Amino acid sequence: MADEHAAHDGEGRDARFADEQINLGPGGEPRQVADHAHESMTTDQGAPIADDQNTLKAGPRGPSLLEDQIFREKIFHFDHERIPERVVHARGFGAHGFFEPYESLADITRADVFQRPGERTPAFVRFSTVAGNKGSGDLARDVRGFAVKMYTQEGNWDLVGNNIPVFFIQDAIKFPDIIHAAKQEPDRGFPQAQTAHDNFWDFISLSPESMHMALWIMSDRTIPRSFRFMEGFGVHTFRLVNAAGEATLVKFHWKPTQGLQSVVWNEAIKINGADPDFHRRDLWDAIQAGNFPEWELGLQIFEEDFAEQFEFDVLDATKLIPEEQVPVRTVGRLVLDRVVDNFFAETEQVAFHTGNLPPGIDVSEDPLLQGRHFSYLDTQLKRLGSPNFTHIPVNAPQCPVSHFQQDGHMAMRNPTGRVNYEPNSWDAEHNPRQDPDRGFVTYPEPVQGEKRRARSETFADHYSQARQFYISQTPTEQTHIVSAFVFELSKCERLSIRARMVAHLRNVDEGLARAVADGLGMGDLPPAADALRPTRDDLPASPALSILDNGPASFAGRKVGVLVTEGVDASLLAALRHEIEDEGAMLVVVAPTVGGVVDSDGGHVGAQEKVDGGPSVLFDAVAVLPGREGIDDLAAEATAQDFVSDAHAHCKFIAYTAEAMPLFAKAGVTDDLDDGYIELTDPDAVRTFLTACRGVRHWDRERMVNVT
Ligand code: HDE
Repeated sequence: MADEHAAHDGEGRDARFADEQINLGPGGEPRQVADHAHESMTTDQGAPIADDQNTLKAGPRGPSLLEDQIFREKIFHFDHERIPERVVHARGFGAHGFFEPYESLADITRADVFQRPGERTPAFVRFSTVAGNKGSGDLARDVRGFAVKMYTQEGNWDLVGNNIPVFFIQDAIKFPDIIHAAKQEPDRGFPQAQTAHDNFWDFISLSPESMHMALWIMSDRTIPRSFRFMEGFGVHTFRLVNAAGEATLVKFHWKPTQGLQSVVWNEAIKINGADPDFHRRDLWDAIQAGNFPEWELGLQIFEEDFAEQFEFDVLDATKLIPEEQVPVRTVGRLVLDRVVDNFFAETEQVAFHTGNLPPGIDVSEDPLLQGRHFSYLDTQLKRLGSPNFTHIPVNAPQCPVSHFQQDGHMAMRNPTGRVNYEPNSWDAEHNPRQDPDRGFVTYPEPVQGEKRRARSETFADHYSQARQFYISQTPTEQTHIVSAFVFELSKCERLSIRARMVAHLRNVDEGLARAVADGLGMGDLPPAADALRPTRDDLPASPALSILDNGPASFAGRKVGVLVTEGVDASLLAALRHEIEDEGAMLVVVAPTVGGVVDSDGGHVGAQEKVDGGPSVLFDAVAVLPGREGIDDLAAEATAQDFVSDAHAHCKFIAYTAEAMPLFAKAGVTDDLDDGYIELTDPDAVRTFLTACRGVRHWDRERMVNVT
């Protein structure tokens, strides 16, 4: 007790512990004094705490005392801080916003969210990778989750989608297998957050139904530039049901108004090292800067008769419906305009479920979706530990909730009164009844058949859409797909797995199979895999499936890294800043020290990054504007050379001044100053640079640099 009081009355009363000075106690520990500038720290029970630096001991050098209820409570809470991470989609990042319909869709759905044009429904979105653990890097080659929760006036609607419109498997019973195969191998606990290993490709190569998805995951879709530049898809066929009970079939799409953009693989690997939080930081920064990301909700609406004559089964989640066959009708927009207040409370505790459906939206019989319906509730109980997870604010509906469910761990919404069952004859304040008029009515799809474990024969074509996807890519994108297969399969130690994959690729496209085999140094091609259905080569290319054909209209929302040294041309830098900001993009100054530099006019230029902390992989385009004074030191710096050689290899647009040439020489790019290099000779050239940047990358260079 004596020691506790000593701490409380300690020296240095006027020091402000939190901001300015550290006031030391007798053992050299930081000490705090009561200054009334801050609220008092308390225990979880509300008792004020006098000393948060020292445990209770029998004398300053004596053993700690069991009696210390303050320490016990603090450590107890700390020990239980973690909840189980998601078994899939563990690494994610969420933000708040709203959904706003453009028009009333009352003719096709009674869902409240689609009734009144312009009315905003609050939304929460969580983006994620699938395979990596919670602490893994953002730039893993992986599918991205795109889960949207809309707090509608008739209950929460969760559209738990991905950034790829198809999936690996057709039946939910295979989900544990694909996920086990993709995640770290069980004996060694690695590799994590990557599919470049034997188990994954062993499973895929033994699962022909995965071939369409295999093409998608080897495309640049799995290395998005950021969440803001990717599409989202509901994947499955759903139903919309109107007030008359009539249903239409629907597939959901999210289209980013920022346009599509991905990085290249070599860049992704380096971003993971330079900034493993690249995607979360990007979303956080964009929202904090008021540059709110936006997606349009698109519907592919079709009737049963289309489903009947379509080449594939609309219940098969390994197939998509080309937009050229059923156009996407944009019906509203989703805007993310608020970051979370607390990552754990919101992003970690948010609980999505395909079964969170308001009246007017219903499922189809897709066997993958049906399995998901079971899984999500189960997983919430495991993770959040109580059926009362809807009492947590991020999961709580923002409309009236009234039922007779009660009690359980951590119950926060506890009704008052005597009645807790139905039917009852009490005249009570809380006494809800079922509501046949407003309530959710399952669409009465007629169903019949034998009870069997079976796969429909209409699911049997595994290669035709894989081929259609491949031929829909630009040559640059096709090259990236080849390189990705070569990279991943090169990591497989078992040769038979590589061969089995190439055998499948022969059913997709012979040229693809040959190129991958060459990349693997394979020699003769293995025979093509047995196929239940021959690959159709009459399906036309679908330009909607290409990223590069759907790139941005402007450079808005992108970042330009500007490498400067002492003596940087002040007016040129000002002109560049002006044009970049005019375009809606952001300029980041990278300098030899983060203290910044002095420009040609003697002014101070602040820097956001030191050269080694701001490599060019973090930017969409770069400018190299050294002054005469600083260039020699800069040219000698390996990280500055990497800045240039990486920007070159990743086909970025590079603005420069003549002073940059010694650095370019050291970086080995002087012989290749192609059209992607723009010398800033005057302000007009600055505009030319920004206009070029709208193309995002100078892909023509890729043939020369051969880094994909
Ligand atoms: Fe999920 N999935 N999934 N999934 N899924 C989960 O739920 C599951 C599937 C998707 O940001 C889990 O809360 C099964 C397809 C997203 O919190 C779990 C099957 C698609 C997220 C689960 C699938 C998804 C999840 C793990 C096959 C795209 C993250 C933690 C039948 C349309 C949501 C959790 C978030 C999360 C099960 C397949 C998307 C275990 C059984 C297909 C975006 O319940």
